[in-house]
Amino acid sequence: MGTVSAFEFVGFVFVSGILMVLCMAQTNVHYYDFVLKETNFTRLCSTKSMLTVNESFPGPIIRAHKGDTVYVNVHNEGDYGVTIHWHGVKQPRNPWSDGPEYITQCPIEPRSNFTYEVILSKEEGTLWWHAHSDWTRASIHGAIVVYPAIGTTFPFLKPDEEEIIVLGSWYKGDVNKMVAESLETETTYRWLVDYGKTYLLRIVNAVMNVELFFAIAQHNLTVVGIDGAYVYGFCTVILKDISVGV
Ligand SMILES: [Cu+2]
Repeated sequence: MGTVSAFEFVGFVFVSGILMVLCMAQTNVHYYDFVLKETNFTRLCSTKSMLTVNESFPGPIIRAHKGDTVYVNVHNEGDYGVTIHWHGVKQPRNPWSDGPEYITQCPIEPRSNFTYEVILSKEEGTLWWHAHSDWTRASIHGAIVVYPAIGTTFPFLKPDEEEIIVLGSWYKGDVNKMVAESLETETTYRWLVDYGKTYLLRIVNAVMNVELFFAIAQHNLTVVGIDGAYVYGFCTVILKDISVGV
């Protein structure tokens, strides 16, 4: 067994202290204020009022370095409750700032505010934030740019310039009213069945551009065919990712 001299031990503590100071100096804290309010916007020749953050669409860009912490104080000056989610941010041991409505928090009510603590741990690159209440994210979203940690660089040649491109949707009407109305409609399909009988459902996905999920409450489904061919029957409670087609 070797012995550690007092000089070596002091040297170790000194070097560790320097490393600790260097590590601590490499992360920063950022503060943003997000004000949610109805704002008039014009796109595709139509003007409408919609909920935005800081009157911009897309919303403000959050810029930080890997390892930084961002505090976002959300002031809700809109007409209904909203939460904000930090998409792709892992938020280690910090779920109460993750944002899904009614899962990790109640909505931020009109005329109140809530401060999120967004901990950037291992993420680096481009992420986004968006509202997480019904379809409010249609107009409430923006980019999160996470630069390499201070003192490091990209794993490729440093670009000369960069540009953020947010691909979004534009609905001519009020998205949230459209969703509410679609849920109120009396045109929902109903099918009366006899208890104990077995029924074969032939399901076609004829929507334009999304995959669908299908389930029947409190029932299992046995899948017996896909795309015009029989399959060995397997039991499931939900059909996931039904692609456009049959
Ligand atoms: Cu998300």
